[in-house]
Amino acid sequence: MPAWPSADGVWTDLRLAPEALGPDSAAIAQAAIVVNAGQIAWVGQHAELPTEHAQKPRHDGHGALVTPGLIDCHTHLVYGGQRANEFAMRLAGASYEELARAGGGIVSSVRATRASSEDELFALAVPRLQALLQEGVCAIEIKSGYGLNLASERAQLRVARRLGEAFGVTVRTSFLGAHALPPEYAGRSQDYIDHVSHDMLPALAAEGLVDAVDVYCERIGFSLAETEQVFQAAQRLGLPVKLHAEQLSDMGGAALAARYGALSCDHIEHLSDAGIAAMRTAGTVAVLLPGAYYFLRDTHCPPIAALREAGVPMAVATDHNPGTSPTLSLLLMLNMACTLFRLTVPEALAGVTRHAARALGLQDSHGQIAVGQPANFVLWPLQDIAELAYWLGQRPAPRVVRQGRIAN
Ligand code: DI6
Ligand code: FE
Repeated sequence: MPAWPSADGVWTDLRLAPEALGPDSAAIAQAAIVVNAGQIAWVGQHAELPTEHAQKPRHDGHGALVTPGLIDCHTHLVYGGQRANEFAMRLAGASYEELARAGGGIVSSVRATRASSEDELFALAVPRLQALLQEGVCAIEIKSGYGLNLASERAQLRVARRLGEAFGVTVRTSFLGAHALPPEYAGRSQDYIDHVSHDMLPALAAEGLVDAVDVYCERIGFSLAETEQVFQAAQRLGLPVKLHAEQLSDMGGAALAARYGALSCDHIEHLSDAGIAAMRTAGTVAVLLPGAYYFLRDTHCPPIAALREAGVPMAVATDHNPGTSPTLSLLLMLNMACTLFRLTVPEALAGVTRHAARALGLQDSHGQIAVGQPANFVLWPLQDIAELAYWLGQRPAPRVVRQGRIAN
């Protein structure tokens, strides 16, 4: 755990954002937060601060706007190399699917990741993580999926764990061994899925490296039947599942994932009404990834109005990855979720706090400012929560209390 100063004491002169204390909670103009032993001990109107806390050390919030710590619930943060060449080729007319079928795409990042040592992968991931942390991120999901063999998938997941320890940030790992077919399995997709399900996943889970299991279910990824096989392996190990679903086409992945009680279905540009109904019944979160939508110049918007109507919780994440979403700004994703997907600002904010927590199974400890939970909150030098989405591409440099420490 890094040696940042403790945040214990009474934080005063805060303006609490609406919903910071949970669904439908109101904004509080003159708020205080008490942190004790790294946890929230009290939160409310300063005028009502219990006398037992009155003598504790003070931290002046200088009128900052306060939100819960942000959560980036879908990232591929650990990988080698970069793919700017493919970006240029796409600008010249090639499609993402064409590049993938021609041996580029995910597999090109697999080559670069396999060629990198664990320490090199860690060093590459550190500045990426720091960029997110500077924007108030307090919890992050990190997927494997650029190794596609046991040793290299393990290296990615170990780096994800190391990042969490080195930066005092909550990290949830997702094993994404079924991300693409590695070249050595060309034409043997079933053999690879057998290897993922029977060998790789059990081994990595036994090492404590896997918090959830994800699959890239897509025409250029894995079929519905292959996805289900991986989900069954996850179920045998008691691990929750999530899915890259209906990004480029409607494969019916969301309904399958919902049957396995998935934490989330992510992308979902082509999600059907049946998929929405299944997610609603299962309580599965819809994770919106406007960075990938923008970067691929997609025009098929996720069915936001229908999701809203059905009451499916919507989260927003960066999907940081070298192929389709190289962004490291969750606030930019807030902007895009509002401008491209027509979320309201409060919806977008819930999407990077409460609903993002649920997408990671962290709803009891993250995503709101609640007594007894770890102290994760952000002090923004802003007047209005709409500014979180408004300052297009700017970074408002907040103060951050992360896991009970004053992290920046
Ligand atoms: N997430 C993914 O896993 C894929 N697309 C996405 O949005 C592939 C990312 C890549 O091209 O490396
Ligand atoms: Fe992704």
